[in-house]
Amino acid sequence: PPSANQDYKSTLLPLLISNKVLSFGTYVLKSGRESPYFFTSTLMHTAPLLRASSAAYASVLSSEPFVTTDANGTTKPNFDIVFGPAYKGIPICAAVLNELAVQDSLSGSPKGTWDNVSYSFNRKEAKAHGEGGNIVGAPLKGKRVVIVDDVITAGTALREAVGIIEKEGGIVAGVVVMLDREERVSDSEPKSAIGCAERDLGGNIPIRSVLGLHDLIEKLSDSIGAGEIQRLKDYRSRYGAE
Ligand code: OMP
Repeated sequence: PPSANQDYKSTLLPLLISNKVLSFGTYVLKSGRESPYFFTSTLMHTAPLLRASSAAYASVLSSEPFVTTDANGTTKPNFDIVFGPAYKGIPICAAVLNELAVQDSLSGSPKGTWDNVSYSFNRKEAKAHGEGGNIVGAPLKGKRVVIVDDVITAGTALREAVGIIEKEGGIVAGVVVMLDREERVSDSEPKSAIGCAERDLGGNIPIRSVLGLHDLIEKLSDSIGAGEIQRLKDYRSRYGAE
């Protein structure tokens, strides 16, 4: 419901700013663009932020279309695995899975909605001894896999994660990111990375973000001031997706 949606955004945004996860200034992105803001997810390490961010991801993952509720009111996830791409996705996938289970157990009558859902992540370095392999957590083969990640700009990191999952025989079933920068991919591609990924993954895989650049512009005028908001708007005019 929209109210729950608004609620986690209003909890999360002030924490992101006070912990400097969201910062304002002049930053050069992976793409070479000069941005008036930057999202540093490696700073999401305080207890309140881990709590608020995992609650936000969990809220998206426990809503349609990531779940389906049948006529009897039983909710079933449309995915088997929450996958966090190394390194930044690793704490996210574990915290989100814990959060889903905690919410179910606090609901008064636990329904076991998430009993068959696991987390999984990749190693950056292949392991040659022991069990071998590149995946830690649930094996991906034949499973419906949702990717959780921090920021999406041009979609390079997402394409890499999709490649890893497909190589392991998993089926990409959705994506949830914390921040969609809502930028056009390039001069010749006016769609955002999310728009392109929706198209490339076949059109009916849900890709959602907790926050988008538009939320920063709409909700932060009291906390960061009119000058910074104007710089965000100017950036959006120059690089915003169609
Ligand atoms: P894409 O791979 O282009 O989608 O960009 C996502 C990656 O860019 C992130 O995983 C970061 O490495 C980096 N990044 C941020 O962390 N925060 C930002 O605000 C912007 C970027 C970026 O360089 O675009």
